[in-house]
Amino acid sequence: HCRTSKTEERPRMALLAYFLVMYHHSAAHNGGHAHSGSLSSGGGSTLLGYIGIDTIIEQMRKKTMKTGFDFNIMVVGHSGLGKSTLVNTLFKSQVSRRSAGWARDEKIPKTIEIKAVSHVLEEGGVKMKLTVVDTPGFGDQINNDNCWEPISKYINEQYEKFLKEEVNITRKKRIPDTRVHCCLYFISPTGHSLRQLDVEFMKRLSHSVNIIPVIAKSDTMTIEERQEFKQRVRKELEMGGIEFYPQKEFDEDMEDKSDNDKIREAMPFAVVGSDKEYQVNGKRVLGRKTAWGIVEVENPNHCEFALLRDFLIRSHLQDLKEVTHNIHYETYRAKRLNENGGLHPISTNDTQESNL
Ligand SMILES: Nc1nc2c(ncn2[C@@H]2O[C@H](COP(=O)(O)OP(=O)(O)OP(=O)(O)O)[C@@H](O)[C@H]2O)c(=O)[nH]1
Ligand SMILES: [Mg+2]
Repeated sequence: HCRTSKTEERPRMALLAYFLVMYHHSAAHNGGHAHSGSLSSGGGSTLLGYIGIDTIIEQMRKKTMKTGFDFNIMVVGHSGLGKSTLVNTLFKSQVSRRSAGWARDEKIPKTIEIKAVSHVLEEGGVKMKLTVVDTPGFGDQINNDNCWEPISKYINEQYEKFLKEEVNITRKKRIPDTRVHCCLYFISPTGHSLRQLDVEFMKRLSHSVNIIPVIAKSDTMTIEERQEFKQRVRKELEMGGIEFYPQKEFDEDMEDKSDNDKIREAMPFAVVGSDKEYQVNGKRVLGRKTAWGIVEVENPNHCEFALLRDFLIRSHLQDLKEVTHNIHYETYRAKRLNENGGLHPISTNDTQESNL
């Protein structure tokens, strides 16, 4: 029954289309008032009902391709856990073996200051400015109290910069985003408990930045040790009340929750870093050469680096940015605007004045 009524409608639609063409034709001759959109927009029966809301996706895609976007990752943890190495691994695996400018073979020096390295990566016409903020490892000093302070300061400075741009009378069309979208926290592969400092750092910073804990140098553990240690760390984080990304409270719906539950159960990712390339089965791979073989960084059977990268870039990049903007930055902003009318820059003069 249904089918016949549709076929009956078809000649009518054809007639209507014919009239529209004629109208468009004559309108074009008379100075053209007809919108060509009304003709080309709908196919068949939706000719008059189609508004074109779905084209917004295409419009957004075009805009994003034109402007590109920023994504900023920070690495933090004890000295010597391979943070700087992982920064290089991320870039190399991302920039991939496509570009030739990576032949440097020097040893990575110890990091002594907070340093941001950026590269513009382009894929499928979309540009991403990936910035990785490398930090000096802590735990070297005799007194390690407050070693999170410079890191916390850096994170807040980026929020402050963004806030200043936002409250300017003449705002930039697009504010450059240097805010840290995620902080990879390196856990030492001890096989024992988390260190006091690890707990302290994550506790303090988890409300101002997305923390993603990772187990460093996981090639130093056996498969069983790794599984056990991961479980233990998860338990300790839970007992310590430490919220890491993706935070349960920000799951948006059931689908989100079930996806993120799987990820939370697989965390902290056990990673291996390297910026050296080796030939394995005729392919060049990033790896670590040992006396008993090559640990391939991007091989999911060897470690979870690829999982981490896919999680950061392929599945949660947009969400990391949104949580940073809507939750962490918002918290900072509200706090700043509540202080002394808010918009004055933090300066040393303020404290002197208030002492008078
Ligand atoms: N076994 C193993 N060694 C690693 C790994 N990643 C880095 N290393 C080695 O660990 C040493 C320290 O690496 P870095 O990347 O300089 O460590 P870092 O965390 O940046 O150190 P600081 O700058 O002092 O904080 C180097 O000799 C690296 O080759 C890894 O995944 N596994
Ligand atoms: Mg370093």
